[in-house]
Amino acid sequence: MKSWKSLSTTLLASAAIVVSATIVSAADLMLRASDTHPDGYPTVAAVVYMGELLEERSNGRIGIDMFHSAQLGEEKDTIEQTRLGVIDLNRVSLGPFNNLIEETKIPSLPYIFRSVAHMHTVMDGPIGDEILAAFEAHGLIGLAFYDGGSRSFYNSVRPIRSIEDLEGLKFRVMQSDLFVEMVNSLGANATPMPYGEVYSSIQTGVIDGAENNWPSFESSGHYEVAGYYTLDQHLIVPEVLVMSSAAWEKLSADDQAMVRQAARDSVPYMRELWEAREAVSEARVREAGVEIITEIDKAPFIAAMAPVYERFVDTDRLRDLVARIQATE
Ligand code: GTR
Repeated sequence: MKSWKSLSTTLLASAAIVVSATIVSAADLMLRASDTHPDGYPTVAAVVYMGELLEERSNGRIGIDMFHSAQLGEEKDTIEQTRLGVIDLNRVSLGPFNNLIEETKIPSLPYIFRSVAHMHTVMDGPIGDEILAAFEAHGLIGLAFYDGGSRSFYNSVRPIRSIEDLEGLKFRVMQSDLFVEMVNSLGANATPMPYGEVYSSIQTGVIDGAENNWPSFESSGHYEVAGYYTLDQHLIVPEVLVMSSAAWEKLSADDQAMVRQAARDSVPYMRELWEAREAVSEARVREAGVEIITEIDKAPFIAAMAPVYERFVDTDRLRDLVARIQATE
């Protein structure tokens, strides 16, 4: 019969095996990834999936550590940290890049895309590649575009049935001058602020509302404090997955290609999750009793955007991008 001493030695040894097994199963290189959304949100799940692809394809050498729920900070700050190499991978909207990378303004223009399908055709093609390439001059590698559905206004004051109903209301926008001008041109007042401050700002009346897609409106809980949602669909802003150039340069050419491919391969998965999540979020918001205004004449909204295009589409290169997007079937 084994003595207690040898039994406990055996137990300790097996515990050590378990511990070392855990360490071995984590990849040698874990890329730190940031996302503002909660665990399980389509963008978060897609980057986690990309990490699984990488671990498999690199035989466990490269993986992804996902920091969701803005654990590493709000988008504008995480963009800076990614440029500095503190964060390796970042999934962000194109909006917070607008003031930094001029090409990102173009897919962020209100009503530039006729539909989500139009956005996919453009961003999956040469125009999308050009916009991804524009990140390189700013310490970032553009890896892939994700979906952000279409964004519409919600507020706590009244149902918006026409452009006149927006008059005087205060809306939060992402931190981008373009979106400030967009809201002001519609006769409302824009307040740029980080995503994480929106809930309490609506609740306390600092702002009247904000604008976003179904999954964000729902997962952020904003629908609990903003009971009117008008589907004017003024923006179809793609989201982007970027890597820090500092982290990129540490990879071999083969590993760079592997990372790029894994990012690309996560896109169809993301789109599938997105579609499903949009339906779930819409159902939850409707069930909560939010008044949804679907019948809205978009023509006056589109007409009001002329000054935004005039001010922000301000170089030949940008005018060319707009023309090519509009000409894309
Ligand atoms: C969401 C988007 C986030 C963030 C957020 C916001 O739709 O996925 O990346 O941009 O909107 O409004 O700040």
